[in-house]
Amino acid sequence: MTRSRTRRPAARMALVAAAAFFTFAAAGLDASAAQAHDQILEQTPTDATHVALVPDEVTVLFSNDLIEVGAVMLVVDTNEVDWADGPVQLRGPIAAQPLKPNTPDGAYTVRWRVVSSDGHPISGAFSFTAGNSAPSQAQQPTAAITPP
Ligand SMILES: [Cu+2]
Repeated sequence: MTRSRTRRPAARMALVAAAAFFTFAAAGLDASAAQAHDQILEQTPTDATHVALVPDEVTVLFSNDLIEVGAVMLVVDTNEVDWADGPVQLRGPIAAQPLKPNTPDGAYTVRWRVVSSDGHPISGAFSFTAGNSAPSQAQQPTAAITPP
């Protein structure tokens, strides 16, 4: 009896220690799982807005530094022509995509994919119009009607 009494607390201590260890381990897992993908803080141009001039670049600002691998950004017009100039540039939490110098006024959709700081690929899209942008009208051959 005395032996088992002295052993039991020790066994309990070990169990408690093990339980505590696994609790901490589980808490650690929970903490990392709670680290969600980086959030989008800002996009330029702002989604669904009109800007007077075609921007030199489009950007997405994330809530954390991106992992510098596998980032892609397309800036496509209504004909699915991509006006991105070169590869996307990652500056810490910012993904920036330069546009070609001769990018015309029009409506654009930015499609992006980056690797979040937690290692997960994330993607999204936003749109804007720039300059004298009524692209569907501009593409119509109404320019043939010109005053003499
Ligand atoms: Cu994630």
